[in-house]
Amino acid sequence: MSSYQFNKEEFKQEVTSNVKNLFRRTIAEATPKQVFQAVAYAVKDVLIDEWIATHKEYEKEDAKTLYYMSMEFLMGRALGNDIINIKARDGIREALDELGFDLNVIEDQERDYALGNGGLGRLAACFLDSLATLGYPAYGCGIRYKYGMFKQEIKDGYQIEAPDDWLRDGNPFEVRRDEYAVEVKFGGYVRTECDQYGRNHFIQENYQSVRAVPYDLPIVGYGNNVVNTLMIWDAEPINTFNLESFDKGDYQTAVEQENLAKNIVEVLYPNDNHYAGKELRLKQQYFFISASVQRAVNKFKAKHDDIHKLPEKVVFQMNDTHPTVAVPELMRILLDEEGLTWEEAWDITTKTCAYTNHTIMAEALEKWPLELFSRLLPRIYQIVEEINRRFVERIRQTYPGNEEKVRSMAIIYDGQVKMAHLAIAGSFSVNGVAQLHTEILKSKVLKDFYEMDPWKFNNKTNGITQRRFLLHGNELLANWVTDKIGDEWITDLPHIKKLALYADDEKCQQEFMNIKYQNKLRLARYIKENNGIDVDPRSIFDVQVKRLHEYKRQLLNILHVMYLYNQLKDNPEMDMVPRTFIFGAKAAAGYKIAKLTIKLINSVADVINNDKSIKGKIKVVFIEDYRVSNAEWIFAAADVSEQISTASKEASGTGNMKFMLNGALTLGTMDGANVEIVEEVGKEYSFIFGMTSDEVIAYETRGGYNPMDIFNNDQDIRRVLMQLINGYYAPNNTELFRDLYNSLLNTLSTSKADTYFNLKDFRSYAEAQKRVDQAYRDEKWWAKAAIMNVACSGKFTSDRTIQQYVDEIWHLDKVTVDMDE
Ligand code: F58
Repeated sequence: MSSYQFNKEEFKQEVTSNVKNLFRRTIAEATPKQVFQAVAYAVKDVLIDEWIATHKEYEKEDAKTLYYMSMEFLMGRALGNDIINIKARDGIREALDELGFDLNVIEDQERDYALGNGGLGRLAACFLDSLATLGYPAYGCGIRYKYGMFKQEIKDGYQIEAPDDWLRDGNPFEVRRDEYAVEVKFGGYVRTECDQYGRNHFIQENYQSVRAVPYDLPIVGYGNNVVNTLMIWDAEPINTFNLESFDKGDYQTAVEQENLAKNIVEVLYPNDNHYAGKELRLKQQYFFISASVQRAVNKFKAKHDDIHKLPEKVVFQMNDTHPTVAVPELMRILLDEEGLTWEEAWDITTKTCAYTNHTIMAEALEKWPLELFSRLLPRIYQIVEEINRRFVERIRQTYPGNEEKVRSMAIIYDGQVKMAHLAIAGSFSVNGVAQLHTEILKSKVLKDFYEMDPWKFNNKTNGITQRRFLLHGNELLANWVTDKIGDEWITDLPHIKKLALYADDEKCQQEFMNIKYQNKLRLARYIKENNGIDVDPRSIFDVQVKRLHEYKRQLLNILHVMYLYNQLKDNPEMDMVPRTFIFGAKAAAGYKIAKLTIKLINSVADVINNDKSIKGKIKVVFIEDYRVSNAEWIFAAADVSEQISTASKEASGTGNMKFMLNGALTLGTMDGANVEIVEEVGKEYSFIFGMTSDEVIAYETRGGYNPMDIFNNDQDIRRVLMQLINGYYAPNNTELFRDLYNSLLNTLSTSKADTYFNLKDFRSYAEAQKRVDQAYRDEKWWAKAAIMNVACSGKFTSDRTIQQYVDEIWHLDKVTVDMDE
């Protein structure tokens, strides 16, 4: 297969002429930002031919196509990744050098595409990378939010949210596809008309609608000429200022439609693992799903006459329940527009839709009030009612006389539409995202559904793309690995196992530790520039970066830092390896306890970092605005990966895998994919602590535990807790951290105290931390353990995950794209 041949002189010329045409400047006068734009357009020029060729090939092969439907795609930056995948990074770096620019600086001009919150959105982005690299026909379907995830600023230790106007300078990579615009209808009512054959027709009237316009973004496969598409939908008013309505006195409707269009795509909801139940959110869901399903069906019909064959050519994967209206929307199209019977339509729908679950936490499960759902989506609601009626009938047939089953499984119950139940009923596949998580789904959370349809349930352990998180994020280590074992790992990560041969080799250990040191220096410079804090690159970099949530237990981490600091204060000569505790996390804007935790981390940092008496043995750093682009540097620099969620709560985790790939050792609970990480690398090269998920669940069924027992009996813990309310870290406001104290020790109600078992796991955590300190002193052992982590990370590539989805759920065929034809 011939692939793109980079031509340096042509590239330089194109960049120079882009600068001229876009900005009326010579290359010598151009700012780095302008050069970024010029380079991006030059790269797009290369991609576009492959993009066209890829879709020609899909057409020719009439390939079955995946539509990966997701409210979120947390893409990060495109340029650096794309030039790696077209194998032009070195060439472009040289070209830019010769033009007087540094590639790193140019890459740094691009804004992150922050169209996602956290793990779920980033998973979708990794999946797109793997789909393109493996050569599978796939679209990502999402929303072109005007404002992505907010930018986080830390002022006086508090999180401040600033809007992320990511499209301000335009996006050079996107292509607006006006020709594929479709209409999406909301509200109004449904009129039923009976035709001469006695068939009912359902006509939505008096509705408001918007025009959905897709923007395509290229998703570049690694070295294979494949360019797939992420299509994100923008909303526009159907007719901008409709004079006709104006004349009819329908001014109000015209204004409302204009506002609807503006509001729908305005902003990404910044909640992680929490469901907010906002009307606008349901509008967003139906908006992008209706548009995507219409587009998929139209595309199918352009080539095929028999709609019954849809499942042979199309599969919809629903990333959590947010896209679940795809089930009734596809039913609507098949019933109302294609004229199929219910049975035919249901058969097609349930062979086309599949659902991935990402959480067992009750507060994250979507339930829409009937009033809202039926008002906003009247025809869709009728269909959901009928789905529910038939589903309940089936439950009653399967379990005669057992109304408890109806209560727990019905789609409509208690005045609510339960989206997970709808997703399961409408799908041929339901998967969890790590072994432990899937087992908990089958045995607890979705037990009844599993018992009725066990064949639907399966596990797909998450993965990450090594192309972004090693090849791009950690060039030094990537080159070292390639040097040792060749470059097959780039597209076949299990090959990295060969590194194990070098784990005992002292020279290799030194090389490895030296690379880690270089990466720590790079991060230390970033921290100095952004936080003004000096950190010692020889200290242990102990990192917890992820969304801020109580179940992820950043609080446990900082409580332990407080405890360690107390020990040092009591005994300044205490023998410990200097440690830098690094945090990075955004809290949902309305999540008070989470925001207060950020404040606590920063307050503790202020006290400890400025206390000369401890001789810099502990430093605490909160990295502002944690996002994909700075994450790549952080993973590269980490020694210790904090994965300390309350067992059973973290469905999988994916940060854990990125750290492992970069040679950090996991300090974690037996939760989510940590279990499988430990299975691969061995307990001896990880630091495992805490209650098991069975223990946690057992306590929960008994209504929790009483943290007061611990408070009363453990002096060290009591001292730390008292420091939350005696002004130790907030001299001017002793009440500042009262809510955190209460969340751990609510004396009024034990059932609400320490629901995430921070105190219960504290001792075991502190003891594991001690083991980290001891282990780090043996540099050879540490180097070996770190290399073993890299070597054993093969399972956690998203290439493996995607191949399993393809083999067991999607059944797609690989396509090859040859640029010679
Ligand atoms: C995450 N979920 C899981 N949800 O928490 C994590 O364990 C898993 O590794 C990851 O999915 C990928 O499977 C998650 O990120 C969200 O952010 C939702 C956003 C929309 C509102 C509800 C939460």
